[in-house]
Amino acid sequence: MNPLNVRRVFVYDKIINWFPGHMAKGLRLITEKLNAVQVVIEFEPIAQKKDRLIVYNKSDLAHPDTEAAITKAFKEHKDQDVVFTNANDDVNVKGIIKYLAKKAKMSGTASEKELTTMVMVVGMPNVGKSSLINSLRRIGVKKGKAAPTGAIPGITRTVAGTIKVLESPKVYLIDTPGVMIPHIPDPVSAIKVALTGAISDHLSDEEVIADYLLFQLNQSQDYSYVKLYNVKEPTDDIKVFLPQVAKYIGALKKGGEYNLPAAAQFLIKQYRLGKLGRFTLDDIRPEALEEFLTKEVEETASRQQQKKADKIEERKIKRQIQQRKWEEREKAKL
Ligand SMILES: Nc1nc2c(ncn2[C@@H]2O[C@H](COP(=O)(O)OP(=O)(O)OP(=O)(O)O)[C@@H](O)[C@H]2O)c(=O)[nH]1
Ligand SMILES: [Mg+2]
Repeated sequence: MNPLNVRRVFVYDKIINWFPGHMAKGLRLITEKLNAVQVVIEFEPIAQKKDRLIVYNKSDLAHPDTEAAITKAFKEHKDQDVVFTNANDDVNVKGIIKYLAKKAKMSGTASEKELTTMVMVVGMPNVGKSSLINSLRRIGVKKGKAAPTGAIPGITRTVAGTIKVLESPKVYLIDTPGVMIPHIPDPVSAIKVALTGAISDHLSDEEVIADYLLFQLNQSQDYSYVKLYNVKEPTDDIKVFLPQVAKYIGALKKGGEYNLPAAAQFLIKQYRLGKLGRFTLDDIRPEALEEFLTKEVEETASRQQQKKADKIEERKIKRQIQQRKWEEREKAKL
């Protein structure tokens, strides 16, 4: 394929809103229960003041350079524990157990047997939170699956009970429903998130997600799809690509027409299973990571400042109400 024919940017402008009831309630319960936990295992930054361990799960699907790049950026930018896991194969799970045991021992003066540490697991839908909990339980207390898991987002519906993952010191995990910001302002970012499987596919149209996947494959000059699906030649045109994939998998409609949505679904699924290779959709060049982490620190600071200002304002209003009430009482006395 002539590199000049490859798209430089992916054009898409539909805004996706996905904030179902269980997610809003989940976010509320997470905030409420945050006070009762000592550690938060995060798949994205939520809790700024707790001890937190950031987990990059599904590392088996990420580009092999990702781990080194992100670890380095976190080390240089801020003192934050980060771990890369594959929950399905218990990769690096022992490391998390050790981390939790250490945190548990540090959290009190009681004997190891009496200590109880609560850990909340939070993050976007479908990132593998429940799978990681099961994996920690498998390794930590040699017990079977306790949290339901599944390949579509929205499997965990509520903040349920606690799950023991370590006996001594006692460590319990709290599973939570995957949550997202109510609306992703940049439509292309939303498609990226959809490709990972964090948003229900039908909300953003499978053929658009497949098109974004083709765009990403061509951007990384990975043309393995040509051989995999018996495609004539590399292409950047989804209208040319999808029919060839439909032909390859035998996806036909009643009249013999190619079933393009079925071909798109197949492709997306193959990608999520890692059959097309290992990809990291975010920019992991040092300068991009630096910019991302700086923004996160600034946003946290401004959120904290805003909270402070809100509290001051709240106290001011309360004082005004009390003053008015006092004045009314004094007036009534006269
Ligand atoms: N390849 C790969 N797949 C994983 C990994 N961890 C989980 N999965 C798969 O990802 C899917 C989602 O896993 P869950 O554990 O249900 O994800 P979750 O974050 O609890 O999702 P919600 O409850 O919907 O928020 C399942 O099909 C898992 O088998 C991993 O490390 N690697
Ligand atoms: Mg879950």
